[in-house]
Amino acid sequence: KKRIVSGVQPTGSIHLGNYLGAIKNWVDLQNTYETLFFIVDLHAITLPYETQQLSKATKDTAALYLACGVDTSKASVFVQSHVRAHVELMWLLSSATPIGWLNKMIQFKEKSRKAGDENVGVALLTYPVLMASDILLYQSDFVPVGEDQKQHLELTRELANRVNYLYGGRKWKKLGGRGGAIFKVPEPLIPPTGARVMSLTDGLSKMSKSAPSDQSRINLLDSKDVIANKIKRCKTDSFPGLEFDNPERPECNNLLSIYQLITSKTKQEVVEECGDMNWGAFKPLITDALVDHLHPIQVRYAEIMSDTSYLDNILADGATKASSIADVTVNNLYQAMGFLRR
Ligand code: AQP
Repeated sequence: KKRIVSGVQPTGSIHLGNYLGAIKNWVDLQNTYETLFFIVDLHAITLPYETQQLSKATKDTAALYLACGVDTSKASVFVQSHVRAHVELMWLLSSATPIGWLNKMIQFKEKSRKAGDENVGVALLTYPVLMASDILLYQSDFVPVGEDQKQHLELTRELANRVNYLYGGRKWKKLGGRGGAIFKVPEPLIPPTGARVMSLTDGLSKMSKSAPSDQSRINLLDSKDVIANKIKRCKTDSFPGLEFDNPERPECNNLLSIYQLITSKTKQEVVEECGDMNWGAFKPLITDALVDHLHPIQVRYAEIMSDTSYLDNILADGATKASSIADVTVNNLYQAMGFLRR
């Protein structure tokens, strides 16, 4: 089976964007691929954060993976920091990463501009090297990526080729390495269209954990009343009817797309059902659909959280399985780079 890795940062509440753009797709992917899904807690410290909240957010995120349908009989679920090889490989990779490559990263430029000089640590710059290590450690074939992560995946591919060139090849074979390459060069797996969920208060920015206003997102654990209130107050427009893909109506396109995705209807079915509606009729419809869709997830989440050792055991198992793959990769690279063997 081809292998896929992916993860979400425990930086806040998991929202509909994380779900529709990532976690919901994983539930399908785990049937076809060998999958490893982790909670990327080491990435969550690249910007100032609350130490008291990190472990709770990490557990919540793991529980939500399972509540959304990630099945540990098929997928490995673990916490990134529990597998030490992530950080170890990152250091080795850092030595082969030209600073110029990192300086070009758009996300670094944007995030550092927003955070202000004092809050920009070295880790914000080297974040893509950790992401590369997350992927290359497991010799992944595919990585599901949204638009915003494409550049980082491209860097991962270039880095894999560079390390294969610098330390792989004939020299590596002489040292006893298998074949030529140290790393498999991963391919992007682009999710189906419509998976980019936008903010409820601005249809042109993406729904995000770090947006200051909670009104801008639907969190997977929001209660019925909170969801109803957020939909009631979300940004709309004064055009007649409802339609997809009108550039002048980003909010309308976003809400219809969300409705389509959570009801598993086709675009055509949604157009037929909602095309002639006004906001007053559509808002209760999407509210009910969201509440119905999220309710079973919330019930399962509560069950999982009521037995903490259950989750701890799953995460421990996941880390053991992941480490057994990751350690081979790191040890191979140590060897190829000429380190003295233990
Ligand atoms: N709005 C979104 N629409 C579709 N997919 C989304 N993802 C995030 N937001 C949307 C996908 O969720 C996965 C995990 O993302 P992440 O935790 O690594 O952080 P992010 O992409 O930066 O997402 P956030 O929630 O917006 O976090 P902050 O605010 O901390 O930056 C990824 O697969 C991502 O594509």
